[in-house]
Amino acid sequence: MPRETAYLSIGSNQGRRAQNIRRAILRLSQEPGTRVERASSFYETSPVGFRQAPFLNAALKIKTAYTPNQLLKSLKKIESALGRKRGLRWGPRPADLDVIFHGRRCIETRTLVIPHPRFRFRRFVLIPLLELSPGLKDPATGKTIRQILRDLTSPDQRVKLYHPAKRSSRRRVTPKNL
Ligand code: PH2
Ligand code: MG
Ligand code: MG
Repeated sequence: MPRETAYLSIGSNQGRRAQNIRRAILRLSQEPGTRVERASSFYETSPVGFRQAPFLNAALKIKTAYTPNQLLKSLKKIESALGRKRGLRWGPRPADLDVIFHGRRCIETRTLVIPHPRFRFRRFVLIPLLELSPGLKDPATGKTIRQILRDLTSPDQRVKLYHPAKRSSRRRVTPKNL
């Protein structure tokens, strides 16, 4: 089975966000044609585009025997299984899975553009990717993730490491942390 390395971006801003992302990763790892190699930390990010709830974002490195279109199809299936309704473009969603890279392919069809057409402007994609592979090269421009981030001028896009709250049953309320 020929295997390509692919990089994905995951986002969630509806429901239990961290759980949605973990479930998406689990489902992806159960796909016959994909193996999840590494997942980045989760990041809390401000919405890019229009005003909506803040996102959790992460990046994945996978190996896949799927073609870009087969991979896209399996990602859509996982998004639906996690409760995503198709509707408003860029609207709130329990899970969004995007292909950023598929090997070193550059593809532009009506339904699929790889590398992802907007990733170079999105800190919520670049910072999780930086964590996985700072020296990874964008096949379209030859620039590394580190270089793309350095050249990006959008300090308003907030991306902060996410620390899940401790389970409330375990949190002890003391006068100091009230
Ligand atoms: N996804 C979008 C639109 N805006 N903003 C953040 N912070 N994270 C996302 O994943 C995101 C977004 C469309 O897919
Ligand atoms: Mg997206
Ligand atoms: Mg998408």
